[in-house]
Amino acid sequence: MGNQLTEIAPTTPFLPNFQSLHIVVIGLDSAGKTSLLYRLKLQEFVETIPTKGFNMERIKVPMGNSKSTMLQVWDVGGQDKLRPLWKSYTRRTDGLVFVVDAAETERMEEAKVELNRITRSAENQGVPVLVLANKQDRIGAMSASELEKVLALHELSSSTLHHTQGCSALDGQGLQPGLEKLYEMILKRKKMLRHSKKKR
Ligand SMILES: Nc1nc2c(ncn2[C@@H]2O[C@H](COP(=O)(O)OP(=O)(O)OP(=O)(O)O)[C@@H](O)[C@H]2O)c(=O)[nH]1
Ligand SMILES: [Mg+2]
Repeated sequence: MGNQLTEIAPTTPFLPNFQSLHIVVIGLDSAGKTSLLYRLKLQEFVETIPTKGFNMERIKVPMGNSKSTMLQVWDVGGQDKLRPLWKSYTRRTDGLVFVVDAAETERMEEAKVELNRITRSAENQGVPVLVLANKQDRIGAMSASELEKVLALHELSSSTLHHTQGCSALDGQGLQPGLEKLYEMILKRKKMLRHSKKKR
């Protein structure tokens, strides 16, 4: 599944759509980003192929007590030659989702480097980050708290709200609570930004 839009470099990586939240899903190749995108969209586990460009879906998600929220979700290929492109998708995004294959313990250092690179870029300062410890169905998968330690999430700037959630695109567990947390963090940040504008 996916790749229907690959190879088409977006001239404007995100459209102004004030009705929906703009979410970018990144992470190393094979972490499960596209599988999670279509699990969310179709409520099923679909066959994927490596993403050479990006996929985008508009998805209505029920959030806590509020009505359904429309998310515009961008899933960007994670192969190393594609990673320099991440920045053009994350510019001015409302929230970042960083997906990790929690069972692939030997790639944690690589994931940590990429997570740091993208969250520390000037344009992403303060953008809330949901880290998804995907593939919890696999034996030996790290838990959310183990992953949090190994990725040294405490080193993120104090202005960056973040949360780590275990999940599985295979059975869908963990995805909804993770998104609710991301939504909460986005609202919190919007509120903080409004406050600081008023003070000026
Ligand atoms: N067991 C298990 N396998 C998964 C899960 N999520 C994804 N996979 C598998 O992991 C492989 C990679 O999944 P993708 O969704 O294509 O990974 P990706 O992060 O989009 O990879 P790129 O597009 O190359 O960046 C596929 O074989 C998926 O079927 C999961 O939760 N559990
Ligand atoms: Mg993909």
